[in-house]
Amino acid sequence: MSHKLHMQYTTTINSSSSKAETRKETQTTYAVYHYNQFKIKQGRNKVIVSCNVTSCNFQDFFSNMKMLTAILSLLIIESTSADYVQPSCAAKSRIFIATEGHVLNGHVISTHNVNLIPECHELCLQTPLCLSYNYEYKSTSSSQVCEINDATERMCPGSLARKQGFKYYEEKDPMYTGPCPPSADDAGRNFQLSFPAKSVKYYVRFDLQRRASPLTAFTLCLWLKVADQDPQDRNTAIFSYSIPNQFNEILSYDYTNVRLYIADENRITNTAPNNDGHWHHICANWENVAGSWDLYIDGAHLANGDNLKKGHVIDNNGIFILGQEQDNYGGGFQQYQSFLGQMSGVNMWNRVLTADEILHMSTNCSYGIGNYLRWSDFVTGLHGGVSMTSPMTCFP
Ligand SMILES: [Ca+2]
Repeated sequence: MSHKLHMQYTTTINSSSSKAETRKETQTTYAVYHYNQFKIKQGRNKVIVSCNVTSCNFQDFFSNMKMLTAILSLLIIESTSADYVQPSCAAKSRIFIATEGHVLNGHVISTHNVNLIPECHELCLQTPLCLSYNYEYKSTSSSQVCEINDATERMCPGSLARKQGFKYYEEKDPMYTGPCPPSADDAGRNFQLSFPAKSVKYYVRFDLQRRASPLTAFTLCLWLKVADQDPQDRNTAIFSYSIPNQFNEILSYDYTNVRLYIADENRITNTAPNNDGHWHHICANWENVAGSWDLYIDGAHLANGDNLKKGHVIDNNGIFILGQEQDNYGGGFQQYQSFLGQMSGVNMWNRVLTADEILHMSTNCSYGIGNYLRWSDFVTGLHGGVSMTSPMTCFP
């Protein structure tokens, strides 16, 4: 690939969506779309998504736009690795390969009508759980069906099915290759977990493995039924998320006085669910602009503050542990910090949910599926004899 070819690449930046130029490149013709912050090159069965020149953050480093264009073109054409960074733009491009006449079955998490295929790509990039998509390309109507999947064929062999007029798009070199999630219906999440004794044996683990982008905000919600009546056992983990260099990246601790940790900095909320042997709903949220945080118990907004790890971004290569507190990456448990009781409906979103949304979820434990971490993600991670029962019985 010559330098000359890179420079041939036209860089007309249009508004939000456009059908733009086509060009010949190693026997493949690509339509190039500048779509919001993304540049989408659409070939017959290959899509390359990268960031639009105008929306990249590193413009300041380059005074010469032509130089920037050449470098970006190089990345677009030659990069095969793909950082899973979205919805903001990543410097590296991501390549999706289509299988014609097929769809992935059983893992559709949302369905949309779109007019152009770039809209489907962008919807995937903006959906934290999207790992692949089914696109209808031969509809007789003007709009096409775009189905967002939470799995890939690689993760769920045998789930690819023939379907005329559709194409199945999967990332060429996916960052995430975790276990096949339960099919996207209620049955996969209608359960609760029991931690039968205070012991480092009992825990539940899910490895995020960069499945979705780093977090600048989140809401974490879960249902809890504490069986521990020993007042000495207050230093108990509720929820623990560690990354390789920070074992307290997110930690919710002590169900007699909930403490919230972000990257090892903590706030004592001076509130807690009643330890009365009943189910309680807890939500914590945080965002990095003001470092603001909130704590809700049973739908009530009981504590909040700001200046907690302002500007911090939560890494996406971490390990979620339920039932234990991590003193190293994925381990370092201590018996006195282990959880005794039941848990259900652990979900996480990549934004701050509203008080109304949280209130609604607190009225029924089957409401709400996280768009970043879902209760069903934990199904494959039970350790030591944590037991699962169905259906959920959590009531406020
Ligand atoms: Ca510890």
